[in-house]
Amino acid sequence: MKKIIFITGASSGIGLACAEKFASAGNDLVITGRRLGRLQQLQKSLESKYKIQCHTACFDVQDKVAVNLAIAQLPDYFKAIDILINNAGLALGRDYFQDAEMADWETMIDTNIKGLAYVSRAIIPAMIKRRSGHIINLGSIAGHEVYEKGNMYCATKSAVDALSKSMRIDLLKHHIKVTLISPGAVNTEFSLVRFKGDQQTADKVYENFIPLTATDISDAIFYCASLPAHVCINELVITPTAQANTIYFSKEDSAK
Ligand code: NDP
Ligand code: 8X3
Repeated sequence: MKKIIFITGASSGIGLACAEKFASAGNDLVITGRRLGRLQQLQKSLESKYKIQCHTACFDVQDKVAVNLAIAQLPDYFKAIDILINNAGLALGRDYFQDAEMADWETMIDTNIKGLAYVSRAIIPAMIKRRSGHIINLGSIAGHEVYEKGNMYCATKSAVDALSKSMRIDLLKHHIKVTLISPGAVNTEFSLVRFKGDQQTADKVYENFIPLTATDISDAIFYCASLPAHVCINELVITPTAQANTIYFSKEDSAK
């Protein structure tokens, strides 16, 4: 059955792949992010390729007022959100705790934790009224295992883990599912953002092994969202086969 899917961070990477996957199955979408041009282009392409209805809402998840306004101003049809994919997020910098930029920490906290909470808080009341819904949060293996110079990013994803568990308990009586997706290395714009536009350093992250693609993750998310009403996957931890956890990789020797 056709559903309405609300995706944060649909302008790139995993969010973009989710938009494509859910639209290809005939679902209607609300796609969001800060880069309006990319969202408008995506909307046009999905509507013409899959004959679905797509609404674009351009806002920064860090801005509580903008989040509430965008959700309050959704056309009536799009207010009946079945699935919320809380995907917008980022890492900024990879520095020792003692050297890290405060502004980077603040942006990660405001986006990954507060942004996810603002969007969820604005959407959940309508799900409660309809006694159904599914919230899918993008965590990370970094939320389970810290690594050197991962400090605040790991802390924000650990918070997403805690919030997901907490939402699952609080929403239990309202028949709302909560799923946490915890990927390892996925080759998206993630590292380019983390290293502030330094393409060479970003590319090194994915060298000498086969990383996950955004489509690998959107396929898994689609699977979680396609199960019967009585089945809830609480968490999926997904890594490339060449990655055991945040630290151990099996990399080909590039010198060979
Ligand atoms: P990308 O950088 O490719 O995509 C991130 C998306 O988040 C973009 O669409 C961006 O849109 C949006 N976004 C970022 N900040 C904001 C903001 N303040 N307001 C609204 N939208 C925002 O990275 P990924 O697709 O890889 O990341 C998606 C999620 O997956 C993140 O939560 C990330 O932490 C998580 N993740 C990624 C992994 C990886 O290795 N790639 C591994 C584990 C988890 P715009 O710039 O247009 O606002
Ligand atoms: C992104 C994966 O290991 O770079 O969440 O933190 S990692």
